[in-house]
Amino acid sequence: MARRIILCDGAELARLWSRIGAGEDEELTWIPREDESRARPPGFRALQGGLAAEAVAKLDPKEGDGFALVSEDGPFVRAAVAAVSEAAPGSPILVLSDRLEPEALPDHPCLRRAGLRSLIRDDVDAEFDLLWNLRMVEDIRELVSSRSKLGILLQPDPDPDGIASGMALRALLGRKSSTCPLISFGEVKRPENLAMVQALGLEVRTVDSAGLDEFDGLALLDVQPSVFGEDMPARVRSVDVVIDHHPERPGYDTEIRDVRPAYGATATILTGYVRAAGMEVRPKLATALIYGIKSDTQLLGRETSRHDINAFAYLHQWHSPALLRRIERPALPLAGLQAMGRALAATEVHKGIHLLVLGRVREDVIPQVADLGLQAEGAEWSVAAGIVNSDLVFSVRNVGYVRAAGEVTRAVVEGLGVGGGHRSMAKGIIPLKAFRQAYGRADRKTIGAALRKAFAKAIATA
Ligand SMILES: [Mn+2]
Repeated sequence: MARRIILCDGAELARLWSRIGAGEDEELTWIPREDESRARPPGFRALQGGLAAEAVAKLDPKEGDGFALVSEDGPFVRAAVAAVSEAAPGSPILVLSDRLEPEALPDHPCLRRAGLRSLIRDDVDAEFDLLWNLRMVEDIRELVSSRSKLGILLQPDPDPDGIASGMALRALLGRKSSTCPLISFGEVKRPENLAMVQALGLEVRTVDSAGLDEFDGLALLDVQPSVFGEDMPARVRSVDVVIDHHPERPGYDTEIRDVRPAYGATATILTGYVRAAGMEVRPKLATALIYGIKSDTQLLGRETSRHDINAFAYLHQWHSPALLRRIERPALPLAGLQAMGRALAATEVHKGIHLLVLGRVREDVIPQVADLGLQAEGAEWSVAAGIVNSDLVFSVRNVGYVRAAGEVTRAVVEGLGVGGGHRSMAKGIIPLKAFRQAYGRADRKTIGAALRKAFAKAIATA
């Protein structure tokens, strides 16, 4: 078995090492410093003859063994590297030092430096983060334990981040949907969000402000009461719990507040809770939280913090790839695929814009075609449009380094309909009636020409 040969500079560092606990494959040696007692640290043997190649050779290093040099002293490390290089040429060396600058290290083809204390320090910091999370969980549990019906209020048209966070809070409280339902002032509308709710077997109840009366407790997730503005129901002005990652917005009271604007998703905060509470993470919950983080950070791209990446990595071991695929790639109706085929038959990229007009389709086909359209050679923008009920609906995607999709889409729909979105994704809706008034007719050709012109103009206008 390959060994790790540890060379500690003095008793203090050697004792620290033995307290942390030595691995079975570790050969522990130390070199006493002049100014300290020669009492042998537990498990260590002195390197006989001091820091010389002959002394290292007595350890009988074999090919495959690695060395760790533990020291804060430049001359010690340089002498040790020289001795190891001579006695065991080619052996990799790990220098554990918190104070030595990288420049103080000798040249060596296979050497890494890390801080011994800072390695422990990082773990201590991470543990304290978890401890604060556990404090939050315990405070929330205590506060709501006496509430017979706790509503978990999400934003109108709840998104995956909010829905996943709601699931996690309910699981943390050990409650069922009857005493702790997910509620919202608006229904889940976006097709991809509906796909998530269906795949997870969840229900998000739509309530109006009078409907809030049945709840003796309210927790707001991924939203703060002030978002409702003028329409804020009085009941929401003072709530029990607010957990959110949007910037802090004053104008409400809450018993417990956990707002972390540096985080990319509320699901990341809840993942910290779940982890701190030592709760078993079922595949459904892990998948929901992963999807919440992915969708709010656009696949760990936009506005992602190290917390989001840590949470993602933590959840990954328990999530269900099959379930995640079902949510992310919901089944396309055959009629939708046929409509896509007809649109693709006449495909062209003009001024970087790839536009596909599908005709009448199920709404969830449109964003998926827009995703695909961005892969066309030369496309910086992808627009997929279709007719859903009495509206022209279109999804917009871009490569990310161009103007914000949300801004461009708002400019396109101005005066005709509604639209908006993020940097690289957006959606617009124009009632067919308004479209006909503006362009005379609403056949595929007219829609294609009108959107192409409107997008070209909006993208060109800085
Ligand atoms: Mn969010």
